[in-house]
Amino acid sequence: MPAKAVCVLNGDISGTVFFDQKDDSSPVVVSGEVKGLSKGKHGFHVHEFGDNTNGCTSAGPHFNPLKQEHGAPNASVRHVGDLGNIEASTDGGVTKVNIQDSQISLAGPNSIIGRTLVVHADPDDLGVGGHELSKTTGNAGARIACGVIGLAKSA
Ligand SMILES: [Cu+2]
Ligand SMILES: [Zn+2]
Repeated sequence: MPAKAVCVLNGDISGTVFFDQKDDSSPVVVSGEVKGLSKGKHGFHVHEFGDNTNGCTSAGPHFNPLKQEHGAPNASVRHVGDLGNIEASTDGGVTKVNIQDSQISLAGPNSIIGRTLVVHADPDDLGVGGHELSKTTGNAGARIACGVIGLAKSA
């Protein structure tokens, strides 16, 4: 069954991100646009909870059902929610999101439906920055925008 989800990002910046999956075992295609980022890389993760009662803070830690350390999207050791970085080429413009990921899913134990997508102020060091936070958050700094990932009307 194909599945489709969507997240509207709100905060210091804005954006809309779509998630498409052909079937349960296919990679999820993450696409969309984020507006207003400062130039450079920004951590981009799925956090555990779809709770924004106290802003993006209530989303909790990175979605990590397998109890791993933080890592790069292409690393074998990573949180399921670790989607790496999105990179703005200029200050304040439109950044296209174009990611394919095989760990997140729209169904089953790795489902990201009802969780929160977060964009950070700083680059995610992908677990290798040597900072005390590298292995938990990638030291990506403040949560500048977030939104709950919900089911979208399919096609
Ligand atoms: Cu994050
Ligand atoms: Zn992580």
